[in-house]
Amino acid sequence: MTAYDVIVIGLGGMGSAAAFRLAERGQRVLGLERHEPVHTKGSSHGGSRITRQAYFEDPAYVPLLLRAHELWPRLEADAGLPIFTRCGGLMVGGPESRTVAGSVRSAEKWGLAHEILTAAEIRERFPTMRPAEGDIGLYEPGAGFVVPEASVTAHLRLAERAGADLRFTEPVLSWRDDGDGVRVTTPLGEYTAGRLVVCPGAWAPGLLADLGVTFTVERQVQYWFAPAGGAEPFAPERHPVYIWENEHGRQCYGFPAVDGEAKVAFFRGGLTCTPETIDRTVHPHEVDEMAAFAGARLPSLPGEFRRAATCMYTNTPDEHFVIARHPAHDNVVVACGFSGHGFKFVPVVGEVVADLVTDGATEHPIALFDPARLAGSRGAA
Ligand code: PYC
Repeated sequence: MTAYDVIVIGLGGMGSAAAFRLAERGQRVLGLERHEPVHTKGSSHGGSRITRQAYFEDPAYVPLLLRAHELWPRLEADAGLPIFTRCGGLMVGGPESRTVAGSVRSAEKWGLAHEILTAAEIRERFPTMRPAEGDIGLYEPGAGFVVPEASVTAHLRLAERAGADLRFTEPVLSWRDDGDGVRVTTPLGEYTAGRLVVCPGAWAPGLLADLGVTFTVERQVQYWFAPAGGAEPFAPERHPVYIWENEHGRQCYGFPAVDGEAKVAFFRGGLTCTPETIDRTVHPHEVDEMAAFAGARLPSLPGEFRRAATCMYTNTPDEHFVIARHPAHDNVVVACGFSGHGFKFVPVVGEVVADLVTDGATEHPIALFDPARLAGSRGAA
């Protein structure tokens, strides 16, 4: 008999949540992570991730977000760690922009609390912001941000408390489906289990080569500035998270200030890379471009550049997730291709993965994430 019921590959945002939920359900879990716990080499670092429910990407995500917003406070209480700051969220752009029109569509379809603000109302409510005359905003009071490092720490802590065996700095070299179980090989040896969960982040192309999905890994940069005139107007009590789309469809997003520094970044448009080839240096021309884009919208934001950090998106061709039983391997579940907008779903993805492993199905609506939709497609959208 094998010592484990299930092996979880990858213990970042998604894998740590899956390991916890599985261990909580009495599964004997082995978790394998190639780096140290809560590392900065993947997609689960940088101090903040937006969470919102009026989801411009597709209304099909909303039920999952409603559940995630129930689970975040429970996770905080169970692990004894603050994770979620509810500061409100503002989606800004032209009325027909994807950011605004898509958010309105989801808010109306699901009856989510929201307000539509004119440019003048945005300027009055949030004096740091200078929307163009034709811009409008959807304000969502329940939005905010979560701290990815705290989420991973909490899930790892709870997983271990529930009996999971978690191993770090042990990269998976390969895995194999033996029909009645799986075999996972690392530099330290071979492990067997009844089932496998693959939460590979940016390592998806190598670990899920036979999934039938073309992943594109994208380098992204997160920037922190000390606002000119001080960070007080950017305090979380008075400043929302925001996504701001310009007339060409380019989006930047940002956060209230934490410890005097406000984070801002571009959403998409990064260079294609791999975890091995990513350029970790942030170049002065990149800082200048970010400061100019943000400064045209929030004039005091790029006061003084403080620091920057790279991370990776793992994009599917249509930028929707892949969460499913592996089409070619009945005993393997995959959660991958989160395409730069997945972190806010972490606790509910843990629940979905645990359902797929223990029950073979889930009541959560995940039809949009079926990899079959991508069969034969190539490259990023
Ligand atoms: O999902 O809200 C989001 C987001 C913004 C930037 C990257 N992801």
